[in-house]
Amino acid sequence: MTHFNNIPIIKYEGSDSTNPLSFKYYDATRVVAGKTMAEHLRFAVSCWHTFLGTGQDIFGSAVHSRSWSGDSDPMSRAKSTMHAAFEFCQKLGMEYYCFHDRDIAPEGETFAESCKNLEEIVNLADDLQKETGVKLLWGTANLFSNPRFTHGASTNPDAHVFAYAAAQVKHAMDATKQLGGEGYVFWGGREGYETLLNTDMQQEQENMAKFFHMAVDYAKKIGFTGQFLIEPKPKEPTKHQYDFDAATVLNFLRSYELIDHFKLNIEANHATLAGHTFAHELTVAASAGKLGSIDVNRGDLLLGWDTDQFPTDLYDTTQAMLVLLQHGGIGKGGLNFDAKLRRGSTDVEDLFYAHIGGMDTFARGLLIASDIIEDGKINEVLSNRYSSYSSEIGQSIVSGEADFDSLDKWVRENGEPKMQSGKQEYLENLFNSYIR
Ligand code: XLS
Ligand code: NI
Ligand code: NI
Repeated sequence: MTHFNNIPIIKYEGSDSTNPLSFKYYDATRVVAGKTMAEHLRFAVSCWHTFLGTGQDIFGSAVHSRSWSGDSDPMSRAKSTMHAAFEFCQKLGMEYYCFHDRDIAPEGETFAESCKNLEEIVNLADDLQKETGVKLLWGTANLFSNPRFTHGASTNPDAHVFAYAAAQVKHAMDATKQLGGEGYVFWGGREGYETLLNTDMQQEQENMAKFFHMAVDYAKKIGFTGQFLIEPKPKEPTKHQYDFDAATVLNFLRSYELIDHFKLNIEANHATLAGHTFAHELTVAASAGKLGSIDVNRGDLLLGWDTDQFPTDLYDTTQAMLVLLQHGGIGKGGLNFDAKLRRGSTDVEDLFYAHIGGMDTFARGLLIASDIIEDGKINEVLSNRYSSYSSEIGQSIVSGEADFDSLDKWVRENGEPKMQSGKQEYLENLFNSYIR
């Protein structure tokens, strides 16, 4: 059975096209700044939102019904969903997909049965990957939906739950390895706390570090060479998540000697939840050489939670692509649409409009960011701004030769610094002039 019979293969038709089921900017093979668009963007679909999303919210039950989710037998449903996922990727020319273990295979009566279910579906995914050429960007484990994880997974006060989480991750890593995943993601799920009255923060964080070390050791043992990624998020579901933002996670990784084994998966909506911009979080990660992958979506200015909307803000995607181009790209990571339809968007076509819009908005952002870099005017202001560090005194600071005494002497001889404009408005106008 095919699931998207009414949807054509989505093609690039250019910005003049009025066909809503076409790309206006994403032209996979077009070369921009030395690489094809597909190589720059490495788009992925997220199984949890796109194929399992039902529009359910805290006030109401499922409203989206899909042809692949009708079967009452959970394993048959999982198989149709996997077929639908690969068909969807092929229609969109989407190269990658991402999943949680429990998105793709149902939990069984026992842990052993859950593992068996997962193995069976992973074998199917393996076949479908070979048949279609669609690849796995990353895998992960769902350590938050089942009630057993109510008080956390690796940070759970109960060692039994820690053990359960470890066993589950072991199998999710096996699955990711079998499918040739480029990476393996740890998103904090319920790793955080609700009240300090019942929380030993130090022990919880130490346990989390132990958990990651076990993952690193297990990867070595099985020869999994994909990139480990941590996805920061400040809150939701817990009031305080330990992986608050990029800077917090980098500090955690350094403190527990994990820094060499992990990079970050930055999510746009998590950045704004943390009180940062998307570009800020990308820059923090990239400046540390730790930008591993990206979950692309957006929040809503007026709502304070992880709304996971599809990215349509060109200003934002341009800034993101600017960070990427200036830091040498996304490497083996990709741009995963961790985004879901609004509850009221009930048609299957809406899934296509949503992904087309997201892919086009990033492709257009890439084109603009590449123009900005090629034109060089913004970078010229930027490098002029720091040019004094190439002067004699600047060099002595950068090289570490200068000390307080030598700088005291220099200031006595050279007097007051001259005020320099930061030219913010000029730069903002310039930035806007490239958005066409
Ligand atoms: C939730 C996270 C989640 C991760 C994968 O907010 O974004 O979807 O990306 O576990
Ligand atoms: Ni995410
Ligand atoms: Ni999220």
